[in-house]
Amino acid sequence: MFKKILVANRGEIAVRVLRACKELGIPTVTVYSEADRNALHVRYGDEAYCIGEPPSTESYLKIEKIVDVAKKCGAEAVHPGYGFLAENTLFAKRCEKEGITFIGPSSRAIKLLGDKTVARKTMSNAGISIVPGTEKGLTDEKDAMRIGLKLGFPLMIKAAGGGGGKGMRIVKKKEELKSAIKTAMAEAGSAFGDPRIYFERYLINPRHIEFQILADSYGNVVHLCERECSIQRRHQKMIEESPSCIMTPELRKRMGEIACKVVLTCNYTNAGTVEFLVDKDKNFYFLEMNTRLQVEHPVTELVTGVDIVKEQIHISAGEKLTLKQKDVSIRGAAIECRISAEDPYNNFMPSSGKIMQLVEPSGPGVRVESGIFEGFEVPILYDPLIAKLLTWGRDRNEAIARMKRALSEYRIYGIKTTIPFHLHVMDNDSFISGKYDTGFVEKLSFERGGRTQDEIAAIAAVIYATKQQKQVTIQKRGKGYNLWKMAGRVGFKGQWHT
Ligand code: MV4
Repeated sequence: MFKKILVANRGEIAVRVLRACKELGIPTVTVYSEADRNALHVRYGDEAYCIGEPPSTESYLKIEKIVDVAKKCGAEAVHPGYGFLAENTLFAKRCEKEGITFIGPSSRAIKLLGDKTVARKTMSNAGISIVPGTEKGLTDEKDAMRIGLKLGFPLMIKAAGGGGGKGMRIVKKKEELKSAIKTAMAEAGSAFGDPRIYFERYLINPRHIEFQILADSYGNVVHLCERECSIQRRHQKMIEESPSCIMTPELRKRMGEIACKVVLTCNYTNAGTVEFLVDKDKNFYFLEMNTRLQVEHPVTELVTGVDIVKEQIHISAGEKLTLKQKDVSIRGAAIECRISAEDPYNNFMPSSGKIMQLVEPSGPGVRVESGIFEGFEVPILYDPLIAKLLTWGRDRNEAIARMKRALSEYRIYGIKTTIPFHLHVMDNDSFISGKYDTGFVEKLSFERGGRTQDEIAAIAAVIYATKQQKQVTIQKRGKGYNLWKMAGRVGFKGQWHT
């Protein structure tokens, strides 16, 4: 097993990986930018190294810096988390070259599955149903026009080097096609350094269902069942759950087998996620494969009991999967709400600032994966995800009831967060009924309710000032006083508790 692991990430996912290492008794190294000097993950690691200025391009994306720290501190492996360098072929290659284990798939697998046209062709050749459309990457506008008109409308234009919705656009009628092709090629070129686009028939409001996979280096593959990820806003997942409401044991078996076939076809190893679109007749189509640990992995951990991060580390250390498919089953139901520093009342505008007050929910069936603490300065520079709130219940109704309870306990004063949005969804009939699809968020009418954000900010400031004052009062009076006597409820008008 590794003698030391470097976690090349920040925020909640860095804390998550550090916890798995701690439980395995593996010393850890963290890296941080100047903006994260006081961040939670830095406090969790056994060693911490500053790798640069706040911008990601000057820190968390600096391949050479991170490899240099890994070599200097003797880290035998690097866990990339998600985002940043997690699906960066060059980084994986660089680690391989230095003899540092990249905790994830091989650079070859990342490259193959990172090109969405190659992934589609590979699956199609293996007899796996893909979303109907073109397989070849297109760079010639005239060629693309001819092919698009032949395919018919509505169609989806996607970028070969994209993924996760990046560079994606819907074309509803032929009059829109020419300009859409031109813009898509230009955007793909600038965003991914690869102007190639491809077409897919647009599936109207499908469901987005993904299967979690674990594969070792000896050809053993298991799936850990599905996650429903249809609640997305601008291709950013917001709420995920398992099991999916449309799943039947038979469909789960068929989709799980196909997911495993995808993995075997690409000689994929480690944790990965096979994404499908499922139409209203329950036909399912391979969409893409994510070659990283995903944000929503704890949903699967809650219903299967598998620690996916520990499995990643064991697989990367060359161990065989101990898990067999017959051992995998879903117990109960789990839901994840992504808590982001965004203002849901103001078009989800990013919100930064100091966490004035933080009260995290707990109790039966509640799991908080957090990267923040009271007093932490949430930077504007990075992904707005600051925490994930998950609940598990014996069934979906209990998981929803617990999520409502936990969300109502959650206090994050000082910044705006998506908590009100999630509370709204947990009360929404189509969500509660499970009858929703990828069109859910755009159909949702979500207005301001209750206190305004400014009112809440004012309350937070008063709470913070009061707490500060209390600290000062106690310190002043602390001399010569028994602090236990002072530990009564501050502001209590009667006698101090003695
Ligand atoms: C699609 C689709 C319908 N038809 N492709 C791909 C990346 C993921 N974030 C969204 N993706 C989709 N690809 C075809 N051919 C529907 C989605 C989709 C989606 C689209 C628009 C708005 C929200 C969505 C949520 C999940 C999936």
